[in-house]
Amino acid sequence: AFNGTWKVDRSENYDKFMEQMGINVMKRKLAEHDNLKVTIEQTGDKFHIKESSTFRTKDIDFTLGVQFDYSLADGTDVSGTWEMEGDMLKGKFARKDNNKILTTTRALVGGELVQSYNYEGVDAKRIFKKQ
Ligand code: MYR
Repeated sequence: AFNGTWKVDRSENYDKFMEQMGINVMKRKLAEHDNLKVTIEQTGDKFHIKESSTFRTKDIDFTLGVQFDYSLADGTDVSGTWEMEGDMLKGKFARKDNNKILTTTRALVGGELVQSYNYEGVDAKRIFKKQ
């Protein structure tokens, strides 16, 4: 159900979230307009993700419940897992530099893909439309 190519349409509180992550204002301004596009291919419990933005293109493979490493677009390294809970994907990732936890979810809401983020008490959302 998550399969397809999703293009970011709008964000909520994303600047505040990035600020909490320690990202400077210049990078935050660029990140607000990153044209993020995510292609999701799920086969059973395996996912292949193609990420593309003004920052980079990147391929990611993971299996539900299996820990993997990922670098955020600003270079922050994290390690964690995605799990499926009902119809929702729930991710829990620890930053390698300070061990603090970033949680994220993906859910389909009214035909849109809603990704939520939480870091140290600050919540944000990015909402994607199917291409
Ligand atoms: C994926 O499923 O797309 C790959 C794994 C994602 C892991 C964590 C995603 C958090 C992204 C937060 C971006 C915030 C930049 C400060």
